[in-house]
Amino acid sequence: MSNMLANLSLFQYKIMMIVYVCPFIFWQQRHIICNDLRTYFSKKDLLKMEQKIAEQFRNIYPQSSPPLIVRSPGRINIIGEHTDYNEGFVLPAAIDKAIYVAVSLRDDNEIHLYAADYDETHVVTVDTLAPSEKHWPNYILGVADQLQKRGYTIQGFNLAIDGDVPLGAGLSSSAAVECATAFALNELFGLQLPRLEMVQAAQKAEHTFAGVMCGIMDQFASMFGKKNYVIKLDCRSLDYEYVPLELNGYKILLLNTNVKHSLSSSEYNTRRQQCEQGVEWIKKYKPEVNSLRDVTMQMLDEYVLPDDQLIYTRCKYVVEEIQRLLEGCNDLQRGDIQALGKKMFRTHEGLSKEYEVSCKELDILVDAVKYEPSVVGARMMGGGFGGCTINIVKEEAIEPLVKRLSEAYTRQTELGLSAYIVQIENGTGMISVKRPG
Ligand code: GAF
Repeated sequence: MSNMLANLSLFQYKIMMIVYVCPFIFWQQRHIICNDLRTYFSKKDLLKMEQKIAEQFRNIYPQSSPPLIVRSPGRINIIGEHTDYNEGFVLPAAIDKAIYVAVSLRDDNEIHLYAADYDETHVVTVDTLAPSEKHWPNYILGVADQLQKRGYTIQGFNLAIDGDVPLGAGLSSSAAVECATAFALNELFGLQLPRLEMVQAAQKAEHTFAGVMCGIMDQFASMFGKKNYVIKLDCRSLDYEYVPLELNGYKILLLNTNVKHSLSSSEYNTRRQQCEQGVEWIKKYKPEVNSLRDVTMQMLDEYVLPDDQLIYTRCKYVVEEIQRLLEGCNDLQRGDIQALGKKMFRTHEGLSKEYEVSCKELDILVDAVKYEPSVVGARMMGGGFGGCTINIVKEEAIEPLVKRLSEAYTRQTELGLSAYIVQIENGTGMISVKRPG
């Protein structure tokens, strides 16, 4: 081998470097580069989280019997934003970032909670469930309260919670906590609830204990997620269909503004009321109309625009978004990622200019990729006012793109940018089958 190398001319040597060595170095680097961005959802990760939560549980509740452990994921949504509470369609999927809950029975009527993120505990009794000023216990207690209101008997339990869904990033960490709790209590008390009922209890908990009149998308996606599929959910009938997410060389890249959105900031509820107001006005002339799902642009022009420009603009966004989702879903099924991506940009435009739930930082990130040839689509995702943008990006372009965007974003906003390449994973499920007692 060394003889062979010695006999090479400089030209041949260069050619050999280009053809054999450079691709090899790039290939090696590629793993190092992507390691930073990518969260691999492997058995090893699961085991790590299972061990971590089990250990936290043991430390906090040393006397307790071994816990049940439940995983419930965060979600993305490809298109169809603010359509769920208008009885439209959504296209979400569960991701490889999740909340983990460990629970075991107590022999009294006390509920003991521990949140690793805050390193805080909270104690109440089963007959005094009420929203807490601490905020984080509400997503758990709200679910316990819903189960009681639905006639199920629960007794005291110990619960510890941890996870890797970034908080306030628009990835539905709260829905993941609610679904994990519903699933864990269902197992612990042998309630035999169907998944849909757990979803509905979790959604209602958000209304009653967190004060956010959310739609059903987040809880549904967390509970019903399926690896490598998005869920086309009809939020009126609750019929759903799994659509394979085949991106052919593209990846889902989330860019976190690190601006914490506050869903409970009254804006979300105000948007919902504005949509309902539009429907109420139309209903006077068209009694068959029950939600914006039933509304056409012609109805808006005739019955809403003359009365109120703002309500008109809000409703217009939703009516168009419901239609856009249906067309975007066809694009996905045809494998036309470019067409889907264009619709995502239009969704962002609507969310920013008409529905007005974006913010400066989200707009900066979407504008920054609008003319990037490697990005087919981008938009803000979730309730808004902060959190993440969702981007469909050519896999090999991700690393330099993130580097460039991070520098520009920090220059413009003085905030750090976080980037996650997400994989689509299964929904809520038990990861430990050890029964207490
Ligand atoms: C939040 C809500 F929780 C969802 O129900 C949905 O309305 C979303 O905002 C906007 O599409 O995540």
